Amino acid sequence: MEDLGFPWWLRGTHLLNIIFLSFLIRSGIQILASHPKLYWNDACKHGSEWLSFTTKEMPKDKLWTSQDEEEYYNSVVAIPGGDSLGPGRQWHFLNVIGWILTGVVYVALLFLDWPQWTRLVPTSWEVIPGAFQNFVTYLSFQIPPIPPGEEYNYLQKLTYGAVVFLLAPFQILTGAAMSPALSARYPWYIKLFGRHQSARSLHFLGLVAWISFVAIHVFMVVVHGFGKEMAKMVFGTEEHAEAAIVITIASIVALVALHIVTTKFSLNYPRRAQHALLAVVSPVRRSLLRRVTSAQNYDITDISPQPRVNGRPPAGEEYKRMAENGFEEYRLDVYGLVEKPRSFSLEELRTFPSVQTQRTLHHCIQGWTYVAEWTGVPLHQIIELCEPKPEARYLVFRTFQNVPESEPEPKGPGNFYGTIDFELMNHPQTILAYEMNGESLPVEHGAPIRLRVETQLGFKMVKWVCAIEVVEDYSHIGKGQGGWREDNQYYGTGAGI
Ligand SMILES: Nc1nc2c(c(=O)[nH]1)N[C@H]1C(S)=C(S)[C@@H](COP(=O)(O)O)O[C@H]1N2
Ligand SMILES: [Mo]
Repeated sequence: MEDLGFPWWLRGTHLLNIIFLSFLIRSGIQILASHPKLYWNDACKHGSEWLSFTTKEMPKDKLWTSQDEEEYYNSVVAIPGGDSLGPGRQWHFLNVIGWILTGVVYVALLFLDWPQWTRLVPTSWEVIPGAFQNFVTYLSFQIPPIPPGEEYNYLQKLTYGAVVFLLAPFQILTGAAMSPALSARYPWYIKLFGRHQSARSLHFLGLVAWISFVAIHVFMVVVHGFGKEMAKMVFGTEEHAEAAIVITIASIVALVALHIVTTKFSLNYPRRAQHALLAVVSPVRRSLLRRVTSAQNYDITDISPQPRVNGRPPAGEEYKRMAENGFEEYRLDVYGLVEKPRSFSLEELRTFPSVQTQRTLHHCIQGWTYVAEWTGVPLHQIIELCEPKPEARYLVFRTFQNVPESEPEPKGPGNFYGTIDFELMNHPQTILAYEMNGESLPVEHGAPIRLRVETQLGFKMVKWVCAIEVVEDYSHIGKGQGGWREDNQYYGTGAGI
């Protein structure tokens, strides 16, 4: 049989894979840090986690929020490190795109460059006892032989095959299952993995599998003979081992330098990094999820007890007084690019001709979830009453919550706000909710009115809404990024993943 060797495309994609995987691992750790707890249940009740990477205790006697549970990891393990969930996610998605494209090219060539696929796919049952035999050989501190016509011994073949054809797709599928837009549109999909939190836990176990594979793989390369093995990956043959070692070391130095430069850039110029990363990530996300609308209807028995809170209620006098009077003086003002600006009382909203109730899964960007029932008015009906002008494109949700006034450790100035475009406004499950689980919206969850946009992450669902401004463009509002968290925490404004 002809030697399969180490063709150029295999060596090239292997190099790209190292770059993308190293960024995926660090950015994955960054994302985990923002909610360092793992669950098998979607309610994520405090204390029900099966694994936790934090020792922080939450106070028993006063309101705490999911932001208080966050951990800040060092830039050595996380990119970019510290309090950088937004950028960490953008690094993750950028590298997901590169890594998947690399994988597609690799697998395509594995089959196009016939019969290269046989290097990974076993063609006889003999491989299984053979792999076991190889394992025993390794345990006796010897290197198993490579069978004729093969590039790897049987254990290597099975391991590499499993990494390429099982672990990589598993990581992609469990990752996709965490998208709020996908799970809103196809609730059956996340059930394949149990539910959202089991997909998240499995994605984490996949990370552990990757790190273990990389560690063992590198160790075995050294055991097999570093120079000889690296020569295969650099030159495609076993010759020129010394030159291969020099090139490998130089490449490792270059990879470390790339990590340092990108990390520093991301920390020092967060706004530029946000724009640069999103310039790649957003068009891909949009093209995949643009038309996705929510069709969720969880069962009443799925409703989560004690859902988490993020964001503390407004601390201003005006709001407190209103809350004490059952929001009798509350007005929702709709203004801006509309023919008929309006002001609605809570009573008017509650007695609006159309009422909508939906039981949905709330996804916080940090990673926790809960199921709740929301009742309210379809948003587009309110806006249509006000007759938006033709140039109107976005809705800006203004709130009573002055962040530095209500948060002990505010991450930015001014009042919380958020924007959505008209497309999201028109989605069937986009409502202004005034009830949660059959009762008036509690103060911590946004009383008297909050937005629900069920294909999006939680941070888009503005609580304590006092007004809706209809605009053509949001660049003059706040810091111009489309929302308070986008402005101050560098989140992307599209939140379907
Ligand atoms: N006004 C305001 N709305 C907000 C926030 C906030 O801090 N202030 N946090 C958002 C985030 S990040 C999430 S996850 C949800 C949390 O909703 P809940 O507290 O009702 O669970 O509210 C969103 N709406
Ligand atoms: Mo959130």
